[in-house]
Amino acid sequence: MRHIVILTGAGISAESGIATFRGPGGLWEGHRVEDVCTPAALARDPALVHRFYDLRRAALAAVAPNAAHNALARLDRAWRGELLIVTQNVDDLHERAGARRLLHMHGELRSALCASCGAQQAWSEALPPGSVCADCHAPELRPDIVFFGEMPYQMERIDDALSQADLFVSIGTSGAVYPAAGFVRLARQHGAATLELNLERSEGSAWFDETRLGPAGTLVPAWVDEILETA
Ligand code: BJW
Repeated sequence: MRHIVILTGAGISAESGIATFRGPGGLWEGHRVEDVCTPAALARDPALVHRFYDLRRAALAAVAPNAAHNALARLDRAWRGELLIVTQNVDDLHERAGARRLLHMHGELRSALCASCGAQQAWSEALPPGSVCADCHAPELRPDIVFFGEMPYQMERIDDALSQADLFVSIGTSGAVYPAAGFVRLARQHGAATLELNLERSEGSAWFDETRLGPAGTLVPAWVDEILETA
């Protein structure tokens, strides 16, 4: 086995203290998703949407990678074959743990996107509506977040990786949001073995060859040990 694709979701950051979306006490419990996470919501009430992401960006300073992020970073350093970690998360805990072969398909809290020219720039402070783009100078910077109805980032690269994968591993995601929820089927169609690591079975659990249930901070380091021992 040479080529591994790993999909991560909010569950991998839960033990770092970042709320998931759909659980009890979830991120959107106090907000209707359509109030914060669609282009129409951004157009209707930019202050609300910007504030929601400002609070989450500021909260990154108080959290740290956990054993699951650290284990994936260890795998990234040690694995000689192809590896791609596709995260749906907009936090920066994978990179702070040291993962390099990583992409953020749903955007990043620490990035701003110009709605006028499409330029992206690193952003670590609050982002008030009307902030000015460094490239085109339009006052159109918005959180660099993929809202419902928008195309996730780097889909071509993800599809390529899935089509070549020998193993697809999904960690801490509910399988409720597409296209990520469909990756397991794409990987299977191309002959990959599939493994799910989650606290509870995801919506797409039946598509996986194997499911291991438990906290990511325990399951992921154990799986990484196993895969590095058998490589
Ligand atoms: C633990 C744990 C622990 C807890 N250890 N595990 C009808 C059918 C099909 C599709 C559609 C449809 N209608 C509309 C669509 C498309 C739509 C969609 O999927 N909607 C669904 C609601 C049905 N998708 C889109 O619009 C996407 N774009 C798109 O489709 O473009 C067209 C296209 C077509 C073809 C190819 C390509 C593109 C865009 C989706 C954007 C999603 N954005 C968000 C917000 C990001 C910003 C933010 O953070 O605010 O991304 S939504 C939100 O959900 C966020 C997440 O990344 C995403 C997934 O959530 P995740 O990570 O799975 O979290 P939870 O909370 O759901 O689950 C946590 C899991 O962790 C659980 O399973 C727990 O058990 C587990 N867990 N603790 C291990 N300690």
